[in-house]
Amino acid sequence: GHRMIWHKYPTVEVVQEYMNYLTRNYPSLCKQEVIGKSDENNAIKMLTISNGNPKNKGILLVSGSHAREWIAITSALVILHVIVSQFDKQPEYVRNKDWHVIPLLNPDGYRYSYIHDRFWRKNRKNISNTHCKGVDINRNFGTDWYVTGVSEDNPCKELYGGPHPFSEPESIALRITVERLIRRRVVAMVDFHSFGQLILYPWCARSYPSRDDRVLNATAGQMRAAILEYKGRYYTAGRTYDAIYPATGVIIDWVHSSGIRHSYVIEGRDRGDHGFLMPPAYIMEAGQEMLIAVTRLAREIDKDF
Ligand code: 0X9
Ligand code: ZN
Repeated sequence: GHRMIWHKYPTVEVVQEYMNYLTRNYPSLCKQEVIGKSDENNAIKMLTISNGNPKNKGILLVSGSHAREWIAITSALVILHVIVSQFDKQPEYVRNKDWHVIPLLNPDGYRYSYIHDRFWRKNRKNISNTHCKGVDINRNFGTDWYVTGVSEDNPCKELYGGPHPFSEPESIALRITVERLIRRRVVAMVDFHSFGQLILYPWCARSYPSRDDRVLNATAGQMRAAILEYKGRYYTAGRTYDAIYPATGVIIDWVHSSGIRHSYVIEGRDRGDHGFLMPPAYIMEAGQEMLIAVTRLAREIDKDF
């Protein structure tokens, strides 16, 4: 069996073991692949849930680009757990999707946050000519990389975007995977973060709306409504540039411009009471809330294609 991971935040090893466990125990539903290796040579894994129908559309879920946002990582694991273990109870619009889930995009950073510095955000890359380490994976993508001057070009800063776009193995792993998944009918992606209770969509670096603004706004609003109906918790939906702050080289902007028009960041619980230090007692309910959101997304994307 697998260790209980719902009462304590899992280590990198437990995340990997849990993905192995699901793959072993639900072989007709789950496939696992290593999509790349981190800078420190940890496997970056993706688990795909599918009933095998070649007509299925796909949804890509990513979490853990930011090391300290632990509740985002466990939310992806809870989603995997529920969809896999209760697959037959899911509505048709969940069962007819291929779910591609990358729970831990930045294993090096997460391990460092777990062991040494709880508030570490970036990966752990060595940068030449400085003792400072790490690149912000969510500033390292190729769309509007470092254009507005809001990323930082100083490796000692938290928002350091790297020496050039896609300089990091974690970013390259996701880029290659997204390019491959587009050919496998993936039409939506959600990048989980914490915290703030926000549902955000592109652009992050441009002040004007995306061409898909109307459908993105409507769908983000649907996810917001689904969470509110579920247990009365308020999320705010909006275009990223207005809703929080501009950011460059962001994963969802690159994914959106690459052709996956439904691209969202969800900043999960809470609004700052616990912040990054969400107690593990909330792992399950915070994850359920994210499942509600992506379930609604699965319903909505059947409408507009
Ligand atoms: O800044 C980020 O990378 C994300 N927020 S976090 O607090 N989790 O670091 C948000 C990314 C979405 N885009 C913008 N911030 N504009
Ligand atoms: Zn984040």
